[in-house]
This record gives sequence, C-alpha cells and structure tokens, in this order.
Amino acid sequence: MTSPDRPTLGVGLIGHSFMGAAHSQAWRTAPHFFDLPLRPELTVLAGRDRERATDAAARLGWASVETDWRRVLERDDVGLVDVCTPGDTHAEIAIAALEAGKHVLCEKPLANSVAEAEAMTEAAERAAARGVRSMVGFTYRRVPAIGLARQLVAEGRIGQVRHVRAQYLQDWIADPSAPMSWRLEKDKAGSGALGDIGAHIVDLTQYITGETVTGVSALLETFVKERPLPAAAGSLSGVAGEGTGRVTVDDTAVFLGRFSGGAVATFEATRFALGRKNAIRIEVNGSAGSLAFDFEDMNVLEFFDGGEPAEVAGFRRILVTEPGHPYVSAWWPAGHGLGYEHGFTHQVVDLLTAIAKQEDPTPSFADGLQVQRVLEAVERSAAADSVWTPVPA
Ligand code: SOE
Repeated sequence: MTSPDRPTLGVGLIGHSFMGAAHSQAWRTAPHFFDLPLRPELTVLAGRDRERATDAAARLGWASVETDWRRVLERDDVGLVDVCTPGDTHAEIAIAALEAGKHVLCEKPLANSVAEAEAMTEAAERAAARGVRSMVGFTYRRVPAIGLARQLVAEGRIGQVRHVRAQYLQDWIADPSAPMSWRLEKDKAGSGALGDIGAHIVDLTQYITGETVTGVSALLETFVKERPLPAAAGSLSGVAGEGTGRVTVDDTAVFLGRFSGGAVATFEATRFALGRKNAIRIEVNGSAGSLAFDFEDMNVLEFFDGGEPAEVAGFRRILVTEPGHPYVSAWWPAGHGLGYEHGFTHQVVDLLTAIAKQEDPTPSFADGLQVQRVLEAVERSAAADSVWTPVPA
C-alpha cells in the first residue's frame, strides 16, 4: 500500500479501448498493492468522441475528460502521458508529450515504421537529458514466470542457448466473417499479427536470453483479404459502414532467426490458430537445460535440468507463485496465482520506481526501436522471397 503522503503524479491516458482499460486498472490497482515512491492519480482520459470518452472515464475511474490529446499535454496537473492509441498516432503523441516535459508510457509496437521509432527514440534521449522518462509497453516481461526464466538463463542454469522456439497464437479472426478493425489496416496498425503479437515474442525471447535477433528469413500470409465492415459508427477502424473492407496486413508471420549468442530460432505469430486464445509459447534449449512457458498456463514455468541423472530427469513444473518470485510478494499467498492484468500493474510499478529514482526505465524506446528493426527485416525478407526455394512439381 502506498502511503497517502507520497508525492503524486498526474496521469493522462490517451485512448480507452482494450489497452486503455488494461492500463486504467493498473494505475488504479498498483498503489493499493505496492509501496510506491509516487502515487499515481488518474487525472484525465482523452478520447475523440466526448460521449464515449465520458462513459469510459466513469467506468475506468478517470477524474476528467478531454477530446483532444493536445489539451492533455497542456495541463499542469499531468506529469505522465500513457499512449494507448493505434500505432499510427504513437510517434506524434509521444514526441509531443516528451517535448512538453511529460514522462511517456507508449503501447507496443513502438511505432508503425523504423523511421518513426527512430524519431521517437531521439526524442526520448533528448528528454532523458532533462529528466523526462519513457517506456514502451512490452507488458509480458512483467509476468513472474518470464522474470524467473530470464533469471535462470542469466544464472547459467540452462547453459549456452542453442534453440529458441517462440509462438504467439490467437484465433480471434479465424472466422472470415469477423469484422474489419483498425488492427487489420496497414495505415493504422503498421502490420498485422507481426507487429501486434509477433513484436511481443521478439521482445520476450530477447529479454529471456539477454541476446538480440541478428537476422531473419520470413514468410507472411494474409488468408482472408476482405472482411465485413463493422456497423458501429465512430469505430476506430475508420471504415465503419456497409459492405466489405480490404485487409491490408498479414494474418500470420512465420520466420527463422539467429541470435547474437549463436542460437537459432523459429517464430510464429498468428490469429488463425483455432482453439488457441492467447498462447504465448516459448521454449529455450541450452547446453545444460531447457525452459518452457505457455501464457495459457501463465503461473507455471517448466524447467529441465540436464545435470540430473537420466533416470530421474524430466521437465518439472515450477509454480511461480512463491513470495521469492518476481513481483509475487505483493499479492496472494503461494499457489493462488496471477492473471493477464497483473503484468500491466507491474509495468506501472517499475515505471514509477524508475521515475522516482531518476533512472531510465526499461524497455526503453531504444529497445522498442530495435524490435521495430526486427519487424521491418521480417517484412523485407518476406517481400524479397530471398531464401524461398520452390519444390519442382
Ligand atoms: C490483440 O491481438 C492483443 O490485444 C495485443 O494487441 C496485445 O498486445 C496482447 O496482449 C493481447 O492481444
């Protein structure tokens, strides 16, 4: 619990859909479970449509509403801007906020292109020199089992990393009659499964291994090229109405990669894996052991210790709910487990702690830019078909 006499930090949230709601619960909850050096205040929520924004503010706990994000930046009672809008607006909002002296938390992927991510990183570096901090929201880093996996790799418990196997599997658009959304429009989202969920597994595998992806060979595919337009006016898709709209992003991204420490990797991101809802599956095989994680069983990390006698060796399920595990001591007694929303709460805790210590939080915008470079390399590789070898009929 955060003491009421801690200094406050006014937060301005831009966007109030799925991510806006997830971030709102984090800002609300964090001070009740963690002893924070700064007490966040849910000062203002911004959304273009006043009625919808007012309704969201009431539902999510925000004290006031603006319909233009620029007004949020002008307010003296806002010290931090939380960007939860589609990717096409990240660069403009985040750069303006940093220039206005506001700390920034920006949803992933950082931007829609490497050029935008570079401009954001430069702005972040200029701002950091003035004590203004920024972070990109690769939230899953804050799942306790992921934190433990990184710790075990760093301690050498699996030896040298040889294989990285990563999948992010969802199925919410497997049905061809699922409607258009901004996430299926390239000019809004930048890319499809690649940027939306592939970005997470690129970041997570780099975070766990402490290495970076140095090259890729990729395939992208769009299975359903036209979808019904959503009926609702004011939808973020910007294409609401009758008839169909064109899907301009990938439905799936599959790629091979090499890591800086010599490991080889396979990545798969799809929203067409029927039956898989939010399966982030990561397996890392090293010279001395292996680790495996699946977000659909997110309180568990599987560990194989290659040093054990073969007769008794085997993957063991570590229930990552002990007070000694990352973040867990603030929550429930051992065995009671955490959920999707806790990662967002931990993100806020780490961000506020770094701001109070006058340190740069991670993942930084530079980390977001590096992931953006991997995404762009995947797109270039897929477009070039450079290593694709057709099989003769
Ligand atoms: C949609 O695919 C989505 O909401 C992603 O955008 C999020 O980053 C992920 O946490 C869940 O799925």
